Amino acid sequence: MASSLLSVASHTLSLASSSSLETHTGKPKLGCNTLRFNKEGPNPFTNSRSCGRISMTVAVNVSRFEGIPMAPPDPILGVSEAFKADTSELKLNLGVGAYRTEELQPYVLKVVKKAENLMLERGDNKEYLPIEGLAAFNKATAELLLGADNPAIKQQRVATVQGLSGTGSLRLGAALIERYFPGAKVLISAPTWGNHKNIFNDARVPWSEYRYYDPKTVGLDFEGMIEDIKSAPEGSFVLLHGCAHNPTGIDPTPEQWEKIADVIQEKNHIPFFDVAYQGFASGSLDADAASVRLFVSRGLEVLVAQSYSKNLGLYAERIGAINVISSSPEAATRVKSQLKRLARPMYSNPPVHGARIVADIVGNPNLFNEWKAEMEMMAGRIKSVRHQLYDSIAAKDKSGKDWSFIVKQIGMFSYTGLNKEQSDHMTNKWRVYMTKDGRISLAGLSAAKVEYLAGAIIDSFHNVS
Ligand code: KET
Repeated sequence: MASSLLSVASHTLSLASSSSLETHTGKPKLGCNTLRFNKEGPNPFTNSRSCGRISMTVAVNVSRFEGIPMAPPDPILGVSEAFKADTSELKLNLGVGAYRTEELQPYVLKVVKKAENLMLERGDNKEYLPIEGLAAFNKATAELLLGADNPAIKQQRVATVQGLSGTGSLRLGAALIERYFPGAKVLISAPTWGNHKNIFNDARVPWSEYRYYDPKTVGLDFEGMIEDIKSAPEGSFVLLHGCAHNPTGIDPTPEQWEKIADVIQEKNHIPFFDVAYQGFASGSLDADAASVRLFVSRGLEVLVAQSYSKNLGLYAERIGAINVISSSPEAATRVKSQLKRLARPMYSNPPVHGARIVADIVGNPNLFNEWKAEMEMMAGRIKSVRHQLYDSIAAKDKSGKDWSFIVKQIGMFSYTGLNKEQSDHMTNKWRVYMTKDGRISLAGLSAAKVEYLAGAIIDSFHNVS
């Protein structure tokens, strides 16, 4: 070993060590000059001691990754990490949008367990899926989204590719935009789900915001939204939340959706729907897909990213899809071929487990009905704690503040209006973990914790500015 650490003249050998700050090799007592060089010239990552014709290399623990700065924690998933690290018994995780039972435990749907048992009984293999994913899943997911008898499906105008849940499907859509609509801008609601901007940034797709939330009315800034969509360059993409807007919980009314579709059509924009909560907002799969179906029924070309994280509780299975509804079957075929081409070098082909679960449940009328009942149960529990929270805050807070927005919002979240300092106070004093934009996940709240949370919100709102 020792002899291999000696090298002749400019041939430098290095021995890296990650366990000590500096590793001395060879015979350090020779009092040689310290030089830094190798065949290509000076190397800042090694210290070479030169003694005449002999050079010994001293590797120091200066990382090649020295220039990489520390990334900030993720604004949503980082909250779960902080929650885990807290040892307080009071702690409550209202950060990530993940359904919990009344006992605040994660929930695996009974219907999912049944589908998994069926899979085991069949002895399904683990061969690679095709790049576009499981055919039975792709069929089921497009039908669930658009309705099985949708003319777009019948006319084969829908290109569906299984994606890595909602995020991966959005990312694939973004890659398609970057490649085939160079310079086209995506309009994103202000505010929006924290990861949307990251997704388009990483795909190098330019974006700007359209007005959406009006803090004065704690409602939709519909005029602002329409104005901003109107004034965007023709042919922009407009990112829309299919239902249960995250984080605000405020959706356009059916009449407002019609007007949004009018403007998008007028301006030749392309709508890009993010459907992460189908069935979770109202409890009905059809009602929650109404916005997407409206746009498709108008003959618009539409992109839709779907996720089964929430409605089937398949968070970690990473199952979703990107659908591109085109005006011709030929265009759909070409789009699908390009989506596959984009997916292949990124992750090759998607995982099979979640795809089989979805396909088996949607394809079996009994399981499908069981799923709908469980989804209604989950959506119902969230609605129930939402009302309990409002009742408790309204009863406790004597200031006259109107808290009714809590029950007007829908979906998994409540956008409380608490600012960053107030949200920090919720965590630091009350051990209520939530995102810094004032969003709380009601899916992580139990009836037993409602009073506690109401007290924390009132204290943070009135005593922190
Ligand atoms: N879109 C929206 C609007 C959304 O809220 C999420 C997840 C996703 C897409 C993606 O989910 P996926 O698991 O990739 O299918 N939102 C929750 C979790 C997260 O941030 O990743 C959340 O907002 O808490």
